[in-house]
Formats: sequence, C-alpha cells, structure tokens
Amino acid sequence: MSIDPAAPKPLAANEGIKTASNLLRGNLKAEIADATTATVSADSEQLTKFHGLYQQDDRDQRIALKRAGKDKAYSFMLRVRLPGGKATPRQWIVLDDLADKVASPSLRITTRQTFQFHGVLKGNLKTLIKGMHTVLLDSIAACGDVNRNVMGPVNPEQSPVIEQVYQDSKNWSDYSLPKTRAYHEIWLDEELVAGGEPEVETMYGATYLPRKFKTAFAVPPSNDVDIFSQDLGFIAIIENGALAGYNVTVGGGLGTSHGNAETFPRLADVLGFITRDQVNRVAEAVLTTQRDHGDRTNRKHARLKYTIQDKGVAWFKAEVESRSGVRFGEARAFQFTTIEDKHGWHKNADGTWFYGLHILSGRIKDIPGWPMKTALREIAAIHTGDFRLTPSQNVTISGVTEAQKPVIDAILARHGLDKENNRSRLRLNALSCVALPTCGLALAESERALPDIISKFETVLEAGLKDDAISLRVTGCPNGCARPYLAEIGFVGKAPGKYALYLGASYNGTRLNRLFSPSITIDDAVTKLAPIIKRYALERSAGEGFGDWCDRVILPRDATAHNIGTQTAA
Ligand code: SRM
Ligand code: SF4
Repeated sequence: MSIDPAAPKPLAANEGIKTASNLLRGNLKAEIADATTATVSADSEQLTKFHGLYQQDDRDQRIALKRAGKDKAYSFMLRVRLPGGKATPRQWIVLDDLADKVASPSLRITTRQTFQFHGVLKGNLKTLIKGMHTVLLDSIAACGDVNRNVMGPVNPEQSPVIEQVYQDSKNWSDYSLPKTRAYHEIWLDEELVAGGEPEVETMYGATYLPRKFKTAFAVPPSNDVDIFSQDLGFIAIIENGALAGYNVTVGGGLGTSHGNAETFPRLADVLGFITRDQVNRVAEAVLTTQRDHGDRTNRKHARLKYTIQDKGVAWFKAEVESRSGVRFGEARAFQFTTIEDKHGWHKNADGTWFYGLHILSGRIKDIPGWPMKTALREIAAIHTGDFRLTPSQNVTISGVTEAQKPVIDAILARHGLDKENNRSRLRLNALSCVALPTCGLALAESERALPDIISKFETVLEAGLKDDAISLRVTGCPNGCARPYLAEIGFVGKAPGKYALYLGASYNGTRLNRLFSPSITIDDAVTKLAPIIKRYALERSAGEGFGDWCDRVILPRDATAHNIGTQTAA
C-alpha cells in the first residue's frame, strides 16, 4: 500500500487525550483515589501536567529496585502557579510546612520564578493542593499545553513603573487561565454543578494549545527574564519616567533534541510597539494564532517558534493585527545591559528596602553550614513585605521596612548566610536545571554537579576575573530548562559525565551561543577553556564580555544558525 504524501498527517497522541478528557478531567479523580497503585495511567499522566503535576521516579534507586524485582520509586513533582514570582510571608510559611509534611522536604525555585515540590506521593497530592489553597495558591496551568507561569519584574517597589509592569503581567496571567473547573473538582472536592451553564474554554478551545506557551515581561535595562527565549514577550518602554507601552516579541524558544537538526533554539522577533491597554488583546491574538496554526501532528515541531519560522514573521504579524484589531507601531528603542539579579540591600523609591539573596540552583533546604530553609522561614515569620522569586532561581526579600532591615540581617548572620552574596560573580550568576534524580529526561547531572563545576572554573578565574560577571549555565539535557543557549558558557548534558559545550552568547541575553565542543567532560572543558579565559583577560577590549569576545575571536561564523541574534531595536 502506497502512502499519499499529500494526506494530512495524523494528530499527535496528546491531541486525542485532550479531546477525550472533558476539559482536563479524564479519569483523574478515580485514579488519584485508587490507593492500590502509586501511579496514574499513561493518559492521565499527560493530563496531570495541566494541573501542575508530573509523575516521576527516583532515578537513583532505579537499578537497585530493578535488581530486587521491585517497582520504581514513584512520586510526583508539583509546580506552583506564581505570576511574577510573588509570594507573601504567610504563603511562604505554608509552603515550607507542606514541603516538610508531604514532599522531599525541600522547596525548589525554578527558572520561571516559581516553587516546585518534589517527591510527593500520590496519596499526599490532595493534602498538598488543599494546603496551598488555604493561602490562595494553586498549580493550575503551571505545566501543560497552556500559557505557563508568566514572568515579570521582581522589585516592584523600586518604582511605580515596575509595579505597573508587574500588574500587566499578573492581568495577562489571570486572563489566560483555563476556565475548566476540573482542578477544583479533582483536587478540592468541588461538586459538579448539575444543570449549570456548560463550561466553555473561550480562548483555548477544548484541545488547548498544540504545546506549552510561555510569556514574560521585561523592564530594560534588565533582561533578567531572558525575553528573547519566550514564546511571547513584552519589553517595557519607559519614556520620561512613565510607562509608554511595550514592544512585543514572539517566537523565542530553546528546547532542542540531540541529533535532530529540525529542532533548534530560536530568539524571538520584535513585532512592534503597543500601548498598555492593548496587552491582553494582542497576547490573546498571539496565543490563538498559535492555537489555530501550530503543528498538532508533531510535538517536536509544535512550539510557536516553528510556526513563525515556517510561516514567516510578516504573516504572523498581519494575523495578530487582524485578530486583535491592533496595529503595531514602530518598535521603540530599548537597551538591555544585564541579566543579573541585584544582590544585597537596595533602597526602593517608596523608602522601603529589598534584599537579594543568592540561592544556588534555587534549592531551599537545610544542609550543615547552609540552613537556607530555616533562615528563610524565620524571615517569613517576621517579614511584612513580600518574597519575589527571580528568573535566576534567587529570592528577593521585598518591601522591607527600615526597622526590620537589621532584624533580617541578624537572622542571615546567625545562620552564616550573610556571606552568601559575597561569592564570585560567576557563582552568583550560575544556573542549573534540576536534572537527576527526579527529571525523567536527564542525560547527565546538572544541579548536583553545579557546585563542583563552579569551583573548578573559579580556580581558573582567579587570574583576575573573579569579580567579572560571566554567565555559566548547565542542563542535564538539550531541553534547555536553565536557558543554557543564552549563557556565555553553556553545558548541555549528553550522557553521564559528558556535555555539549556552547560559547559566545551575549551577557545581556540578546545573542545565542554556538557549539564549541559536541561532547566533553567538565575536567576537559576546564583544561580547554583555561587558556582561552586567560587570553580573554589579556586581549579583551574595554568592557567586552567573555561571550562577546568568544563570538568575535574564538568561534567560526555559522550561517545556518536560526535567528541567533543580536536582537535590538535602537
Ligand atoms: Fe523545563 C521539561 C524542569 C524551565 C524547556 N522541564 C521539563 C521537565 C518537566 C521534564 C519532563 O518533561 O519530564 C523538568 C522537570 C524536572 C524536575 O524534576 O523538576 C523541567 N523546566 C524545568 C525547571 C524546573 C528547571 C529549573 O531547574 O528551574 C523550570 C521550570 C519553569 C517553570 O517554573 O515553569 C524549567 N524548561 C524551562 C525553560 C526555561 C524557561 O521557560 O524560561 C525551558 C526553555 C525555554 C523553552 O521552553 O523553550 C524549558 N522543559 C523544557 C522542554 C523543551 C521544550 C521544547 O520546546 O522542546 C521540556 C521537554 C518537553 O516539553 O517535552 C521540559
Ligand atoms: Fe530535565 Fe533536561 Fe529540563 Fe534539565 S534541561 S530539567 S534534564 S528536561
């Protein structure tokens, strides 16, 4: 039988699961209640993602359990929805308690400004979700084929403009929430209202999006959210001290698969300028264009970046204008200079203070000499402002009064964490994804390897570069969860102990890096990079970053790379 090349391709299996799920319910309620197994079915596993949950197993235990003829050590990861990374002290305390009672017990700050719990047994999921609900937190749409946790600026008290941008990000997050009551019925025991209005997903439709969708809001000169890696981005345009509106970016994304040249990281394009009141209309038009034109047959080709790459930016812009009724203005000038979080104490425009605390890999737990969990809990107990989780997996203690400043200092000093911010800037900027033992897709270590990787590079950097900011990011596989393709030094896991090494991204997140070595151990990478770093220290021009220098001096031009940058409008 010959295959007709013109015949429509079959839809990806997930499309069938979504269609049959009755707006994300599926058989989840019954399967969660079933105490005879620690897992849910393969179809339900896909649906749990829309509820912020991933079924995982402890990969450290796999071999021993298999040898003993036992099942894998299954548990769940839960990701909280936390637009702009904002959490109140009361929320912090409740999450901290829940981590002790029903999770690993650590809290993990993610690269999209939220918390993850790991190691939650199926039987404890409802306790966790109900506990979060008591402080008005949920995990709706934290994962799945929907608009994920919206990223936004972390220090709103710094100026009224930043607060406005935060509000706009929060509004879009609220606006884009799925309408289904499935979450409330399954996890919070809400009764189905018989005979009520039929539920309609007005924006998503019954099969939601072809793939995950990510939005961020950036306030130049900081590009802490890595705006060009987002499906949809809003760059705040501030003129004469006021928020004039936003430049809209579309089609960024980082995930790739080793050996599949049809997958690639891509920087977003700048579509043009809009005013504040047009944000949700334009965002909805971008989202629905992707809903209707994204590839639902191949999940490796289903992100917005591929829709735009295939159909062209001009087509996409025209479609968004026609759907939203908004005509883009000329993109306005903006300049990003940094991706770095502010560490230590800083004064806000309203007279309060904020304190940026570095947390390596965002892991909040107590280890001897580093009782981060206890210290932050004590701070939460007395703090009257907010916590803001940052895109670099750190925390900002925000809105601190003059009177509380010394109290917070004393807590940090008592636990030996007052020195946490006085580390090399390489360490302060470094990111790693979770990887082993929980991530089912990890090919190599990441979070657990990061301290050792940093120490090795710090030795090399003693050659006069200790106080220079160089971004180093590590992931356990090419999906890019710690945005390694935007790092000046990017390690991407290939196999146990082996990484692809990328160099040459710009420090401000406007140019992707390029492959320097396809497979290398960390020790070999340090040996190979040591003379390069030394040469950079001697030969760089004034103010030239390591990535820019590598791009100029070390790396060959690669005409085939997709939209690697540099992204500016000035
Ligand atoms: Fe991610 C899948 C962790 C940010 C691209 N990511 C996963 C999963 C859920 C693995 C899985 O599918 O089974 C990881 C769970 C590990 C664990 O045990 O916790 C995971 N991703 C993370 C986090 C926790 C990394 C971290 O250490 O902070 C980040 C959670 C963000 C959040 O709060 O929502 C995280 N992931 C990212 C980012 C960065 C970003 O969004 O700014 C990216 C690259 C940007 C992008 O999306 O293009 C990213 N994650 C992926 C991909 C590749 C998507 C693609 O288009 O190819 C996958 C795999 C997939 O979707 O099939 C993935
Ligand atoms: Fe897992 Fe890969 Fe993401 Fe790391 S980059 S958390 S290994 S999916």
